[in-house]
Amino acid sequence: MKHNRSLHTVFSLVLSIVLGGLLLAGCGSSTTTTGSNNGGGSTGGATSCGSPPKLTKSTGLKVGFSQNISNSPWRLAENKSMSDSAKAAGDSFVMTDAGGQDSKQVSDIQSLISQKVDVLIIAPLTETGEVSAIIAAKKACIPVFLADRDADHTLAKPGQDYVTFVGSDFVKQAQLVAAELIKASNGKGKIIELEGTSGATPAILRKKGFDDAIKAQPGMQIVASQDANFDRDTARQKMQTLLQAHPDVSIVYAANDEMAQGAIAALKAAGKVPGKDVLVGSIDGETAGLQSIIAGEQLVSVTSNPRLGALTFQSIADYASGKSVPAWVVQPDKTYTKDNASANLVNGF
Ligand code: GYE
Repeated sequence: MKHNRSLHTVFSLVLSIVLGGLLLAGCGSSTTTTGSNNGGGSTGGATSCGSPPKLTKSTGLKVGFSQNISNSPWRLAENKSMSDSAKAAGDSFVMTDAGGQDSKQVSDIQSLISQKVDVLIIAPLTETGEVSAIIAAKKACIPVFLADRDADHTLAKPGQDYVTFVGSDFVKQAQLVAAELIKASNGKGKIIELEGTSGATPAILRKKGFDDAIKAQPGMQIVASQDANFDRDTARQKMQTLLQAHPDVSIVYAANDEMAQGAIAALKAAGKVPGKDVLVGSIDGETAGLQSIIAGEQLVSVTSNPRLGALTFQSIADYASGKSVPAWVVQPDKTYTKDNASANLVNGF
């Protein structure tokens, strides 16, 4: 993207020289400085549609949803929430699934642009991987709403390149898990950390929130951190290996419940009792996590609500009606422990 930016700078320079020349020649043209856009699907005249592009239709929209992968209860709940909300709004809905690959998600978004959707909801796999497609949508005059994961703001900006990010406060989620683990361990312990998909917003921020909280605890130490891709079986395998190097671990922090499930399985296979020998804390609030809390095998799960459809479609409606939409539409979350896990089982997924 840096490369693109310098190209842009060169382009703007050339353009001002050319325009300057025209003015000197007495033409006084008011030509817009666009026209370089070839974002696919654009009918030309590009950025005259706004920055971010305006949504001129408010009913009967054709909504495109680009999902990064559909491999877990969390993602299936998110997909259902988006499609239910589209139906409730009377919109048509077309969804793609990138299978966990940035390159596939970029081509999925390009295909949705070519299908001339009115609005795009994107759950980007990583913060940088889909930026080129987000910009291509802008150039094609399609407003983009990022949901569940964000983009790198140095490369694409909310309120400018896309309308908003609809999603949770990932740093806060991690801080809440850390607080429960610190309390239950009296601030002592050796921690194994299982991180989410490298480069994804929740992976980056959940690590930051947790690591910073633990740094302030002199009696606690993160002995190993590994990327387990938000995936249950990857986590189980990584945990199996990590347990051999760190048999004295007393805490596992997993950046989502699926990885906590994998860690719990590995702990059991190694003859450890999760919840007694090793405290487990994670994020999402999925049914399996709630059941592990009820069984006493997991200490805490802070929710990351996957049902983002209502907030996303409300933001789309607000945007269409000309109301201002904040750069971040925050999905609130809560903490599940043994005190409230049973009562919240109905909210699982
Ligand atoms: O916590 C996790 C999923 O992006 C917020 O990604 C989402 C996270 C969620 O794989 O389970």
